[in-house]
Amino acid sequence: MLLKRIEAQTLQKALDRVREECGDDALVVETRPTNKGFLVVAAKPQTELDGRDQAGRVQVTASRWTPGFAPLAQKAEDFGISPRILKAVENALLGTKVEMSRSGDPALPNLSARVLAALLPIESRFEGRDVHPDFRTIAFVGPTGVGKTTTLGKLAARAVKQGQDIAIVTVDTYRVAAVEQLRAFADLLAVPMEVAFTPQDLRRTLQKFADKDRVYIDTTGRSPLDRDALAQAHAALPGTDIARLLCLPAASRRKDADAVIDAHDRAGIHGVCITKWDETKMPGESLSAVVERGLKLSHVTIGQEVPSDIAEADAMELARAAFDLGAETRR
Ligand SMILES: Nc1nc2c(ncn2[C@@H]2O[C@H](COP(=O)(O)OP(=O)(O)OP(=O)(O)O)[C@@H](O)[C@H]2O)c(=O)[nH]1
Ligand SMILES: [Mg+2]
Repeated sequence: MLLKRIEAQTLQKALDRVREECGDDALVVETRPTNKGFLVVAAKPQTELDGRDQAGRVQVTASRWTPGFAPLAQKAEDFGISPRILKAVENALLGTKVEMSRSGDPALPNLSARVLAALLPIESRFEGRDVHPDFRTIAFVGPTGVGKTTTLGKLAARAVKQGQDIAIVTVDTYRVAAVEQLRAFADLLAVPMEVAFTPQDLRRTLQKFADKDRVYIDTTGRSPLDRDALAQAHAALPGTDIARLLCLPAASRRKDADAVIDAHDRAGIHGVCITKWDETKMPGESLSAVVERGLKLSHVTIGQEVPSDIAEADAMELARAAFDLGAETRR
């Protein structure tokens, strides 16, 4: 579908018309005051993202990019962004006034980033002073060695710095030294830490920490292809009141990212933290997997330093990185 520009006297009127003309799932890409009132630019990405064949494979026609978009598309493909997502961005851009038949329109890079950013859903409730009850107890799940424990340490330290009363629990009694690694974080932060050997233990421990602002649970890393180990991992985290933060390495190839998501989808994924962003030049495949699977991004980790090497996922920053546009000069 094309990007739609709608102008009305008030923002509310413009948004009502967006809903009428583009439907409820329209994404607002831009709103700004004009001398006639308000301008809203909206896109409806889902239709573009729906093209799958019977086997569930993504169908992207092999058409070339329009000349104007081609240089940007090339950069984003080098970054790892999927053709399916880029096609959605290109289709949206074709509805705007930017010049797509030849390259060089100065408005195109920024607008492309805005459209892509609108396709990147963010989950911000894993952090912050206002604790949403569904995100009070957070479990860090994912494959082995992806940074689950380190990311837990980073978020726990940030919460303590904000003045929150937190506790740490681990169900990772499988890996040698896992408990010591976490105890070191807990001691450093001077927060309580408990080891839960069984689901019953975990339930008791969570009850004990019921008055805490947040409780962070570390889990055992498991291969996404090891069904038995995964079943054990899922069984170790019973109950629905735990928000699962999937740690997905930025360098994952698309198929591997899909396999990790498949492995954890059954138990529920409430957000994704893309880890080790600093270790790859091609983080777009994992990013595309998250977006195309309808998951939300929470954080990006960017190094080994605790707590500094983590950032909240910022859709615009990620989109600008994908098109190699450098840091944004905000208006
Ligand atoms: N470069 C880089 N290294 C990281 C990042 N996050 C974690 N690491 C490193 O990755 C290694 C593994 O981190 P852990 O936090 O122990 O990973 P884990 O997922 O808990 O591992 P298991 O519990 O063994 O499954 C450590 O050396 C971390 O310092 C990151 O964002 N960037
Ligand atoms: Mg660990």
